[in-house]
Amino acid sequence: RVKKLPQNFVWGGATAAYQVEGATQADGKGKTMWDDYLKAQGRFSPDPASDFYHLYPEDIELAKLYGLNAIRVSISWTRIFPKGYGEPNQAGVDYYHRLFQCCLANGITPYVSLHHFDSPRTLFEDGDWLNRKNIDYFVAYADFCFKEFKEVKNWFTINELISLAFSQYIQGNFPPSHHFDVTSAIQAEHNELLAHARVVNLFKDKGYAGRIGLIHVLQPVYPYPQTPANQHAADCENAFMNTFLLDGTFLGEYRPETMALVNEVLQKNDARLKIEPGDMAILKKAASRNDYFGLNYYQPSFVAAYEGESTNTFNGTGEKGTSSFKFKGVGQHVKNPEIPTTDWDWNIYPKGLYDELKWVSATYKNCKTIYITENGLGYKDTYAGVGQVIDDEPRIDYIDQHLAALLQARKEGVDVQGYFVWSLQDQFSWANGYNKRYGLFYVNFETQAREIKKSAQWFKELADTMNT
Ligand code: BGP
Repeated sequence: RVKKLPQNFVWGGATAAYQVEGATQADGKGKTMWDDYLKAQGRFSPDPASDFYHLYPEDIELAKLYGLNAIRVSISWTRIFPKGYGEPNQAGVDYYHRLFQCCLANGITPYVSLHHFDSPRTLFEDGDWLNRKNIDYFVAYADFCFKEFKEVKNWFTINELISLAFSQYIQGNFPPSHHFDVTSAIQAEHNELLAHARVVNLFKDKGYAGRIGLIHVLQPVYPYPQTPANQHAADCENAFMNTFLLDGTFLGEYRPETMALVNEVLQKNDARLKIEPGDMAILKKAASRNDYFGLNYYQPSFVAAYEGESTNTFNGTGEKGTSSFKFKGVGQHVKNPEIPTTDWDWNIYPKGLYDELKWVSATYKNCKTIYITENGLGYKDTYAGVGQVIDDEPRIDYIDQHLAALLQARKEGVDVQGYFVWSLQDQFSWANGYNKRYGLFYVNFETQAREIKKSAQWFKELADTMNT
């Protein structure tokens, strides 16, 4: 087990507005792309989620009590602009002021994302990130937030550009549920990068106080078994999922070797990417202006070459072994028998985090300070009764091993300044619902009571090793 945290380490818990707040119709909030989609699906409701909209003081107090010094939250675009643009909604603005002030009063630094998967419904219906007007609206919303929320000094533009694009247009488990619509996926990736870059440029040009960056989830891709054909499949997937976005973010260009692989994927899927004149100059200007990088890490994929038709099944229930993924001309995901998996078929491989940290810092000189902005274990926690501590030893093991990987990379010179566990408290998972729990704090979704998990106690013990 890890014995000690570095001095002044950022030691936090992560949340996302739509996954914790509930109150989806309160105080003038506009709909997101999720409200009607989840209703029609009928599996679970985003209300009241963890009722963070009302219970944030309790969660922040718990965070403080258990040694956290930071929290990741996101602002829900439609609480501020119910339609995504137009007149701001004062009640929504007031809520975030109360939340940020509560964090600061408790010594918890808020790290705030502007977009965490919850696109306004009006804009979603108009094409979401595929419509370039969306970018203008996002820039205006960001500018409003920078001007308004002076309490916030640490900003992220967009959370996990790839997960949004991939889940919406490839995997089909986020609205609008397209499968292997490769043109839309790559275009959304590019347009989101553009939105990010424009916001960074605005933040710096206007001289706003504080720091800004974005969050990518990195999913290393390993060939399995190791053969030249499988290696090529891994390279293609890596280019499509990781390198394209990192190039765009930190180089402001898509390198020829990256585009060779991406173009191969596009060609095999009859897909196109449209880059408009001026786009690359915007990316270029922003590439050296990110103050930090938020890296989310959960798992690697193991791939073998695959030339058949694309198909996938998504394990959204926690029934082990029910997922499959085969992407024409890219590769198919295979099980590596040496690697343990969660009930949702996610590979548990801490070394992947070490590999990504080393690779990113060696490849992208503009990527300076890194925070691990999400990492954690989805697990079916067993409730032990009111006031009883929940035994989640596997989660402690998971976090401990990933933390050790982080500290190893740090020892070898990678500038990692903090770790946010996903998640602070249990919350709802977009495509899985409420049985996939990640929290340090258990939420009884019947009563909204919070219970302590062993992982929270362990988090506190480690917090106490800081600065000693
Ligand atoms: C990340 C998202 C989070 C969160 C987490 C766990 O991709 O940023 O919002 O949900 O993954 O994923 P899941 O809920 O699918 O298990």
